[in-house]
Amino acid sequence: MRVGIIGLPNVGKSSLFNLLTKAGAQVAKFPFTTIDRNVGMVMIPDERLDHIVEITKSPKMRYASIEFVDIAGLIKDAHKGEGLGNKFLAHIRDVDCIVHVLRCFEAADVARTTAQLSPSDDHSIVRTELMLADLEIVERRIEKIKKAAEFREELQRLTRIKDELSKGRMPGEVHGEIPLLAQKKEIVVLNLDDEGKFTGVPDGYRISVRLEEEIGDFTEEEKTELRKDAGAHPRGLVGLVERCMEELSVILFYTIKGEEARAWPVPRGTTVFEAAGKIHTDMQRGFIRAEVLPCADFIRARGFAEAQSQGYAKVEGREYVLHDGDIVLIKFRA
Ligand SMILES: Nc1nc2c(ncn2[C@@H]2O[C@H](COP(=O)(O)OP(=O)(O)OP(=O)(O)O)[C@@H](O)[C@H]2O)c(=O)[nH]1
Ligand SMILES: [Mg+2]
Repeated sequence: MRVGIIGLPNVGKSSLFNLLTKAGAQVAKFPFTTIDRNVGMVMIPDERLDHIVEITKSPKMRYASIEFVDIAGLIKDAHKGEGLGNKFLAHIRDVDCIVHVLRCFEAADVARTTAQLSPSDDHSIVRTELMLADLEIVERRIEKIKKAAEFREELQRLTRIKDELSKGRMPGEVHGEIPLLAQKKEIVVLNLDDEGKFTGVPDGYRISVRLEEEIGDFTEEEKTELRKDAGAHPRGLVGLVERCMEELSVILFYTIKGEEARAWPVPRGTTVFEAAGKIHTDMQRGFIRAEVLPCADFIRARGFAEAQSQGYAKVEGREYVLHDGDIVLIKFRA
C-alpha cells in the first residue's frame, strides 16, 4: 500500500514528504529539485495501540506504517517529455493512491512554473497530463490489438475509454490490466500559507507545510489553535495520514505476543487466514483457529485473559473477515 505525492514543481511536495517521513529529502527554491523519487515509511499514529500497551506493559511496541513516495514535479506537456519528462508516469503507476499538492502560498522567492498562482488551474494541468498519458497508453494498446480477433471485446472497451479520455473526461470503465493514472484515488492537498491569507482555494485537505515545519515543538492544543488560525485542518499531518488510510481502505489489527504489541495494516476485507500469512508463513500453514477480540473490549476488560473469561473473545475460523481494531490470537500447528 503506497501513497504517491504529486503536483507541479515547487509546491512543497518534498517538504511535506519530509514532515511525514522525517527522511530529509532535498528541498530547494528552484523547480525540479526532486529528480528521482524519494521513498519513506510513515508511521500511523495510533491511540488504540497506546491504550493496549498501557495495559499489557509490553516492553516493545510497533506502530503500523504505510509507504509514501515523493515524485518529481510535472508540468504541462510532461507526457510528451517536457520538464523531467514522463519518467514520473511509471512512479505514479506504482502507487495505490495519490496525494496531489496544490500551491496556495505566494512566496516571491520560490519560483513558479506557471504565470499565475491559481490552485484550480494547477489542478487541471496535472489532471490533464495524467489523462493524456493514459490516452497515449490506450492508443498504443489499441494499435497493437486492433487486428487480432481474440481481443475484440477488449478493443471495444478500450475504444470507449479512449473516447472519454479524448473528451477530457474520466472514463467510467476500468481496463483491468492497464490501471489508468487518472483513475487512481486522489486526495487533493492545499498547501496554504501559514497565515491563511490566500483565498479562493478549491476543495481539499487544508494544511500549511510551512506552519507544520515551525510548530513541531508546540503542545497539541497550541498546534490545533495555530492551524485553525491559518484556516488549516485542525488535525494537521495526522489527519492527512488518516485520510490516506480511508482512501486506501486500510484497517488495523493487533497482535500481542510475548514482548511485543503490534499494529498491522491490511486492506479492508482481509480474512484472518490471510492475516496469519502476513504475520508468519508458518502461522498460515498450520492455521487451526483464531481468537478475536475487539480492541474496545480488551480495554474494557483490561487484558486478554480477563476479556476471555468475561466471554468477549470469539473463536473464529479461517474465513473470518477482520474488523478494524480486532486483536487477534492465532492458534497454529508449528
Ligand atoms: N512560503 C512557503 N514556502 C514553502 C511552503 N512549502 C514549501 N515551501 C518552499 O518552497 C520551496 C520548494 O519546496 P519543495 O518541498 O522542494 O517543493 P517540491 O514540490 O518538492 O519541488 P520539486 O521537487 O522541485 O518539484 C522550498 O524553498 C520550500 O521551503 C509553504 O507552505 N510556504
Ligand atoms: Mg521535490
